Amino acid sequence: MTAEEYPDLTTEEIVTTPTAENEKPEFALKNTSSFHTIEIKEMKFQPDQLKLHKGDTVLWINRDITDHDVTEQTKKAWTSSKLSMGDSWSKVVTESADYFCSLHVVMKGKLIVQ
Ligand SMILES: [Cu+2]
Repeated sequence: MTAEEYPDLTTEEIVTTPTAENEKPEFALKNTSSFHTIEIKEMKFQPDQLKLHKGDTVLWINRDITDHDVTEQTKKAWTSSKLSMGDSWSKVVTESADYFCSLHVVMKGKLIVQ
């Protein structure tokens, strides 16, 4: 837009119109009754235990600079594959599960469907 079209605005007001560049690239954690976010941070799943309902969606986000994954522990029934820094992966959860990071086997988490 130009100053002619908006005579009440100063040039400065026009040029400070928000652009995609100054929007935050990280999406906020939006946890609802059916959508849950687990952060992978400091070599931990946070929270490491999550109670949820059958059919809920869980999103894991890797906040570490280290690669991680999210792998079902008992039967390797599912896995996110490798998540690099900033990557995320989501899954619809239908049953309780123990999971871990196959790259760092001490990293463990639990999904409890109730
Ligand atoms: Cu890991």
